Amino acid sequence: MSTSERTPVDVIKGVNGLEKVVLREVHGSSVEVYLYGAHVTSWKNEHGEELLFISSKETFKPPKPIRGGIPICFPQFSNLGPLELHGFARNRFWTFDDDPPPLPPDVTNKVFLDLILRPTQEDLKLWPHSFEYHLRVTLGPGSDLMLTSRVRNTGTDGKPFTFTFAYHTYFAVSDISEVRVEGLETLDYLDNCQKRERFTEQGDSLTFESEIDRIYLSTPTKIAVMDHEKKRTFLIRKDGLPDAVVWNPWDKKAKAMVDFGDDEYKHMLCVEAAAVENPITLKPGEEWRGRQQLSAVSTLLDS
Ligand code: TA6
Repeated sequence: MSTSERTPVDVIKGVNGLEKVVLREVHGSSVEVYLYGAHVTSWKNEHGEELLFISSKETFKPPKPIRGGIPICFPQFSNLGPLELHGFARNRFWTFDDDPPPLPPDVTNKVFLDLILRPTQEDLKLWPHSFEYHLRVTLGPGSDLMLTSRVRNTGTDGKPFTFTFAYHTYFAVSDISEVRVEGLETLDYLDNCQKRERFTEQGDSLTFESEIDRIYLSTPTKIAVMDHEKKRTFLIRKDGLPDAVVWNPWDKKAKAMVDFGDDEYKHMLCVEAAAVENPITLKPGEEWRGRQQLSAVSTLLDS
């Protein structure tokens, strides 16, 4: 069955003529996905409120990756290997997937999009492994946004390959100093601000008053990002992605990034469902699945 038979999606021109798809759910929520990077650049709830951060300095000019939204870091997270930072999936042009994996049984009322990435000859020179990467972006009732990645080793050389991965989600927050993250208490983490040394989280929940760049290891499958000023909680549910990266560049690093406003660090927080500490290995014919489901819940009635 082709994608067009399943999901009538409109391809429209985004910034700089880059192609994008907007998925809309009957209750009014929406998601915008650029084919460049299979990059989710917008996620709006039923009231039309934007839930993801995109930098005001973003120029949408390939080959630079898009700053904000949900970059896909594959086949390498960060600089943990020979490839460019965060791998190449986020700055390749993806295509529609005409032969996506079978639909799960509960698809009624859901809007989704299937994209695929296969390596080009140039990519194979950088990373000599044949793969198929199927991505499904689903917008569920209640505005939930689900990203499901399936990576298959399609090599015929009999060789396994290994990769690391992250959904580098930039949540929009009202004021970073009013934000708390729950679900990472007592866990070990690697601190990128301290040469990736290993520490154990001591506090009850995470709050923010300076730069943070940590890889929390083997986390629970549910993490909450609470925005007190907005009276909103983001829930991250993840599957196949044991780790979670937490990043905010704070003022100095923000100033050093050309595609990021000086004060924008106050209005974003990256919490990234990831597989970093134990890279994933696929033998020929094997497939890996990594899924994140994001919900945005109003906490107005709780206050
Ligand atoms: O996920 C956190 C991180 O790896 C940080 O170390 C920081 O560099 C950030 O990602 C942004 O990376 P980028 O390549 O998008 O500038």
